[in-house]
Amino acid sequence: MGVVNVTPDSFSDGGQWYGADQAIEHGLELIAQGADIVDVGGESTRPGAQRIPQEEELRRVGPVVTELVKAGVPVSIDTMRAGVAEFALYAGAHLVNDVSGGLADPQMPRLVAAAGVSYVVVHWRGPSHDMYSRAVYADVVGEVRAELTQRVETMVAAGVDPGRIVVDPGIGFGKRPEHNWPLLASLGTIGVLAGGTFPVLVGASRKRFLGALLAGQDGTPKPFADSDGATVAVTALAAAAGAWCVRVHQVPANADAVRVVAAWQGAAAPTGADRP
Ligand code: PMM
Repeated sequence: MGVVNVTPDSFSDGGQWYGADQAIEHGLELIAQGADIVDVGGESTRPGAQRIPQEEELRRVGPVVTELVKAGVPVSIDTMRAGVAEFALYAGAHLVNDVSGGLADPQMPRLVAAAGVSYVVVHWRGPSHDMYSRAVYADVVGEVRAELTQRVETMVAAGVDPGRIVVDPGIGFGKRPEHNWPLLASLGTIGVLAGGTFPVLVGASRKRFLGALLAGQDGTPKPFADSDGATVAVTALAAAAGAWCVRVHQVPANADAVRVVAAWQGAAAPTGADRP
């Protein structure tokens, strides 16, 4: 999944694709580079970000979603608002990617159920403006799994087809670096919840915890653009752990990493078959 943030203030690419024409061109470029889906978002969720009005979000993403769909691109709409999701689905988007897991807008479950589309339930504890105040966990993997279970059950109770649900541990959302790593290390099982096994999406690309990991000796975090190699490493490990999708800003090297894992796993002998 390639990212098109149509925002002036997203963490790693704020302002770069803020104009509709640049955003559309970038979406087409991501597909040409090997992305299967383009995730279009109009509202920054960087730590500290304030909400924007729905009209502004629609103004940003509307033409981008419409034109990418017209060009045959599978589009995911990255929004916490049912009104924005509804517009995008009407325009032909395939997937709703809701970083609030349905918590920010009570209309979201019903909309997704009625539309019969795929829905990404992201683990989230509250808005970005004070997300770190909620980054308190005794057992981060257990708590994220329990809270995702609750969200999935709520969506299913509202009529969403469980077969259309994708889960996401919400890397960086109300989580400090020490919380992100155990979640990544548990990717192989994080989707096993609520009596089912759900596909898993991972959004670690260029996030701050990677810059923190790669900090210099004086503790200065690496700038996000210098953490693309670390993102590719996460992609390879996530794919090897069975993730369904990775959400990334730079597609080529990540698409290559996914291909390497597929070839590697495709060549592995079935368990026991190579033994007498
Ligand atoms: N992260 C961001 C935005 N949307 N969607 C999903 N499903 N998972 C994520 O981790 C996620 C997301 C924030 O990333 P950006 O502003 O750096 O693009």
